[in-house]
Amino acid sequence: MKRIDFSHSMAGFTLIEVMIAMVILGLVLTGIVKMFSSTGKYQTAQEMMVDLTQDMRAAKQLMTYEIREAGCNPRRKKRIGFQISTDDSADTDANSIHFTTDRDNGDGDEFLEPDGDADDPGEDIAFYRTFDNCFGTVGAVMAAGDRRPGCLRYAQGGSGQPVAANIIDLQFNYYDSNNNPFYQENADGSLVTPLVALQSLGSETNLDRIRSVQVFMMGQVENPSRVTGSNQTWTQRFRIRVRNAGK
Ligand SMILES: [Ca+2]
Ligand SMILES: [Ca+2]
Ligand SMILES: [Ca+2]
Repeated sequence: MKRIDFSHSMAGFTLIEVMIAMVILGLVLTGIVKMFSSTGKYQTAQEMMVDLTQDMRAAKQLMTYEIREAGCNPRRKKRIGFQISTDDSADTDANSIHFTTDRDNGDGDEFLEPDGDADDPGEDIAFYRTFDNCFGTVGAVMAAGDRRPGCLRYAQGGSGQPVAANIIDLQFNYYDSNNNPFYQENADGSLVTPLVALQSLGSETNLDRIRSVQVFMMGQVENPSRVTGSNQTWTQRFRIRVRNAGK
């Protein structure tokens, strides 16, 4: 029988071998920790739902506050209000809302002093939804009725900041002084059809007819596969009267 010489292989590990082993062990441990922290983020479906509804309630408060003040223009120097754009994230239609308002003169003091223009901080507001999870690269603007999860964003003149993730629909409808809607919509909000032609919706005449804005927002829990039953989504539909419209 041939004798095998173990004297070299059993002599111990070289420093390089030990270091390589430690690196590999480190990578494996990091992977395990990541796996546990991501699955352990939520313990129950109820917690996921609470997270979603809190985000959506906060979004509703923000939108209500901002849209109510749309078009505030006490100095009447020029037109301030709902905006049109060739940018689908920065116009006033079914999937986005964009408006200006004159609140202050931008001098940074504690007094609100409308100065007749809408180029001061917080005076150029837009809401829209993008196809991403509110982290990393910003995705494309999403259409109304697109039921894939997206990120609700809030822009103040610049790029939109994330407000709520896992929003699976965001739609705006507009009502004139006779309470006539600008869009015909299904009861579940799944489809909107323009009643006022979109071209003319883009004219100032039609934008200035807006007296109230209805927001339809639907969210789903972050990981629906972990939830069973009918509580996977949460819907909010609310109407905001534009305080300064028609004055
Ligand atoms: Ca749009
Ligand atoms: Ca101003
Ligand atoms: Ca001021």
